[in-house]
Amino acid sequence: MAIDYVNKIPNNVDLSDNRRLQRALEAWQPNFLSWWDDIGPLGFQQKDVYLRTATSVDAKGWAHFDYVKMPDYRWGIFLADRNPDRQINFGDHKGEPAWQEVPGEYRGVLRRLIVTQGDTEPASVEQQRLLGATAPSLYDLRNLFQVNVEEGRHLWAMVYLLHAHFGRDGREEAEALLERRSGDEDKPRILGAFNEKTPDWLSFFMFTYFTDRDGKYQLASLAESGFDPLSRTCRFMLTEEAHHMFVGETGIGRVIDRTLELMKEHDTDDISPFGGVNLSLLQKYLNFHFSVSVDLFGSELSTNAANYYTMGLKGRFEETRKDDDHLLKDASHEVMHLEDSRFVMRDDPALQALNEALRDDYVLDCQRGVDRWNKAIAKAGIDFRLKLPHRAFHRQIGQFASVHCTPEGKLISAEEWNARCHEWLPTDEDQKYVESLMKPVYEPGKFAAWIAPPRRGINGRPVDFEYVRFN
Ligand code: BYC
Repeated sequence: MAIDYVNKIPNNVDLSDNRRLQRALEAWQPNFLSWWDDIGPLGFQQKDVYLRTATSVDAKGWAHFDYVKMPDYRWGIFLADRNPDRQINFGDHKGEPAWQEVPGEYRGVLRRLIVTQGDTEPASVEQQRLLGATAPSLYDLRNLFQVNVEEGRHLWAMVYLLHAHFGRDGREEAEALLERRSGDEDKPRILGAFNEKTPDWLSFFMFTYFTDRDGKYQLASLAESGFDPLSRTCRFMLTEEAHHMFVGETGIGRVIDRTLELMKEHDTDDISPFGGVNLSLLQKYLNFHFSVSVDLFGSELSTNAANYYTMGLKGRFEETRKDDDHLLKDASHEVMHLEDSRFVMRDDPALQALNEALRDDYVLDCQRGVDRWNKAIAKAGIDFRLKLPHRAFHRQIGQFASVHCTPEGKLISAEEWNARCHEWLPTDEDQKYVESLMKPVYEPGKFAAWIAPPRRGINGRPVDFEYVRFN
């Protein structure tokens, strides 16, 4: 369905036919804008940014690119087209028509899932608030803001569901989404990774590679939901999410390209005297961001996850492509456990192990990008490979939270961890070094010395295009 841009709130859900809902969302809109103003990207609100905006939800050519001041971005409500024959594809309600309204008995659980998803979106904007001040180029600055406005739109996506389907408590939750703050002691964001800092661009690229990829897997599971409005909204969000992961993968790839260049030029592994990011430092950032992101999948065995599935609310990644009964009552899944201070694989009930199964898919996907980076390193003739750490490394959630383990998966004592964690995770000194590299470059076509230019620009524009206008 075409997007209505005449409306105060752009949408493809016939919002003007439901005056009550329209009024409620129009009342939330100024609160959103004031949140954006208070805690959104600092310092660039009046600049013209070359942004893409959705014009339709088709697979092909859904975006329009033009200069926009961020507060004028047309945040709105875009759902993928409805398939009137869609059914619930898994769990106890398998085969029934997909729900268009919230099933009363699952209301609380569904609301919680939507709120948890919604909470991550503004959180990431808050985490990235200061990055504009140190952008390595106009190209990167524009990508940051594109990610930020789209995370803002993803918040709209969840707020629409809360307002349209959950009455007064939905409206209250929508307000609360603007009240919690990333990293705030009293009112933190819900999930761990979203209370961490994103203080520099290396962290930003790692975040968009690893944490946005959790977004991909969670959204894909919610896109399988029997609650059709949630499925449709997540399907369109996934198309936006793809760009965020592209920013992460190519961002890290460009840091590596530059590092390899400096290593060759100076014939040394330690390029910090020349203003580059050593591969060993990159590995520490990778270890940190991977470990906080794998935590986002929850415990290895989870009754919550089993219930979401049985209720038909949250499926598996690519549920409908899987060749099984989609009930999983008798199925098992191999899960890593700790037994007598050793890691062992054990078959557990598949329903309980759904978080772990999704984490398995995620880890494989993470590995693909690491392989591509390693290919570039190998091609340069450098004897170093980036590695995903062991999944028990540096965990806060699940059974491995209680132990210490090296990136290679060797269990160690708390004393040894304390003595050696500086080898594996960024230290204050490492962070200070990275911070010292973060000098802004705002001249079109110029790039900070620690990162290579991209291979191509955005939307067919050249790399030296003025992606953000400073007039
Ligand atoms: N931090 O049974 P358990 C994205 C809680 S990212 C803090 O193990 P469950 C994005 C859990 O809530 C995608 N708490 O886990 C990316 C539960 O609390 P209660 C976000 C955590 O419930 C970048 C307790 O521990 N979307 O979109 O099976 C930029 C025991 O729970 C954490 C979603 O997450 C944690 N890491 O699964 C922008 C999808 N992990 O109930 C955006 C919706 C667990 O005891 N959420 N807990 O109070 C879910 O599906 C599930 O809530 C989770 C957890 C997968 C997160």
